Amino acid sequence: MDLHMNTRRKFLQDTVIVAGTLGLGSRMAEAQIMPRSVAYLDKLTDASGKYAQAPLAFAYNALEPVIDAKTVELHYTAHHKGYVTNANKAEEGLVKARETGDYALIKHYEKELAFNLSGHILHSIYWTNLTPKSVEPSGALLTAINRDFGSLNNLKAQMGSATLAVEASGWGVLGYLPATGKLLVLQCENHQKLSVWGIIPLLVIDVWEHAYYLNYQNRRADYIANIPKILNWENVAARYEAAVAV
Ligand code: MN3
Repeated sequence: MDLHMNTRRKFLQDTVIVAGTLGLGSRMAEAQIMPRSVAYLDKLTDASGKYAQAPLAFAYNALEPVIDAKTVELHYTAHHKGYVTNANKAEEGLVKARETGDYALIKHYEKELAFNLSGHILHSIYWTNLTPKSVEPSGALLTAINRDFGSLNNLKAQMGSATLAVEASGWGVLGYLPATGKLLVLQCENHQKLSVWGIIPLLVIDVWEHAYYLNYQNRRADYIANIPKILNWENVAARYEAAVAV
């Protein structure tokens, strides 16, 4: 597990170094790219500026028995990685289109970018929302939950129901909308549909079948019922605190 943490830390540090090589002066670049919560601003690119996955903070088997090791491994190394690869391809296609002035495939590349980059963003959050050691929410996050949902139980019931009812492949999302100062529960189809402009996702639950298929098969409800056992509410709280500071 230490190895995973160290690799993850290295990835985050490399990204900071990129900020320092942009010619802005490292202090200014860091201030612009990482205004507040360094730990919970998701890093989506590597040192070369390409989209890349941050290493997991836990071993593949760390979420058992809620999610089995093979599902986590396939999810991270095949599914999430595929979105990263295809987001890079979409950007390369757009670079070529600009260079050649040929926009015949513009709809294709724009759709590919929205789908795959959104997939990369949501998975990057999802992995940090999970932990072998779940702790219930407290502090400012709990206060906001009580204010906007009435109680933690209300939030859990709405989030669970919304996530279960996602049509086909998608996500349940708890987000914060700075424009209203409120928390919202949303459904998301695929990775990019049914969102609200400006929302900052805090907690995302993947209900694509690839997130649970080996153990749960078609039983999405069982997977959703077990997910609270591995939710990292400390991560959600840190995301909330960073979001309200925006
Ligand atoms: Mn997934």
